[in-house]
Amino acid sequence: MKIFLSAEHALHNPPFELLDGKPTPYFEMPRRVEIILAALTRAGFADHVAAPSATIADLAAVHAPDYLDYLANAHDRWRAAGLNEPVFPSAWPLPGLRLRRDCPQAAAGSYTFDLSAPIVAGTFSAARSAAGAALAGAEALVQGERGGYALCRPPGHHAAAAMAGGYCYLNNAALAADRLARSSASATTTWSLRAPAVAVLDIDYHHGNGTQSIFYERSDVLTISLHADPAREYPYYLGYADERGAGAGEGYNVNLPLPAGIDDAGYLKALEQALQIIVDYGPRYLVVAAGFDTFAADPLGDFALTTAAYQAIGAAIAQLDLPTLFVQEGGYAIDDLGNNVVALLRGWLQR
Ligand code: SP5
Ligand code: ZN
Repeated sequence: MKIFLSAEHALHNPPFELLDGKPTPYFEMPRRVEIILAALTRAGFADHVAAPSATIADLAAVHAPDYLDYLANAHDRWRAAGLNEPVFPSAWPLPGLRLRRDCPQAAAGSYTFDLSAPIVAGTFSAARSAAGAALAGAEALVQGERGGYALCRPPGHHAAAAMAGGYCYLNNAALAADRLARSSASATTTWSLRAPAVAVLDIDYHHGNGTQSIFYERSDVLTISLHADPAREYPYYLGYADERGAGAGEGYNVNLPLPAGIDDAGYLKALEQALQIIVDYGPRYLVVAAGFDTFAADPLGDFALTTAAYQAIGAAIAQLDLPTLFVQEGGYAIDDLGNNVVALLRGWLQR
């Protein structure tokens, strides 16, 4: 299995975030990648590909041009205005306020929905590098690879078309899914003129609000997310079971909110439900938004999964028998993160 790397991820290294009102050292740190990479290498995953960074044209497939302009220039404009490092919003255009983006502070509030996505000098370069890894992984599946793992950092599933948040700036999994959905049907099957259907299965602890919103009105990409119930957990404002898609996308978004403390057996049962929905949908490709903050020791989560669960999750996903791209999302229990990634990929490979 090829491992697609975000070569420039370390350029993104914010000093802190504000978590539930508390200034906290940034959980989403470069060390996450080093630990995952070391574990993969130890486990014999040696086929590493340094993917080129995504271009603005690549990103425009799922992101708004004005948002990309913001990400590209926010840091320079912030510094030029004499503001402090890093870029952080301090006011948001909630309903009843004027929507304006014509000064650096108003732009930050308009394009960032929380206090976990600061912008430092290298943020956009790192994010384009992560997106490039996901796109290279998608391209490899189109070329006939059965599986791949994109070691994306920063992660992506909270980023919407024009919104950063939750450590995410560009939606890596959505870019990959969109690329797969738009891939020429002729690459492998000359008999089909239909665009290939794609399923995105999000197993991060948090709801993948960005991915959901990007595909909410599309039927060619099924989005399905297992996550902590947003009634008690971030991202609070999306991720409920009654969000089923809209317009042409009605019925093509599925949310499975889960209770605190859920263990391996409970989780795997919910996963079976998700996998059956994917079978019924019948996609040509699968993208797994793979977060590991479901792990018992994760500092942000309240699930109780063990390392063995990730192997079982990988094996269950393998039963779908689909070309599959794993895209790295969250996971902050640093000491176990590498082993958990290896367990998931091994489980899938030993299908
Ligand atoms: C990609 C990803 O996993 N992003 C996660 C962003 C989570 N932001 C969390 C905010 C709420 C945290 N409350 C946790 C309390 C733990 N003691
Ligand atoms: Zn998460």
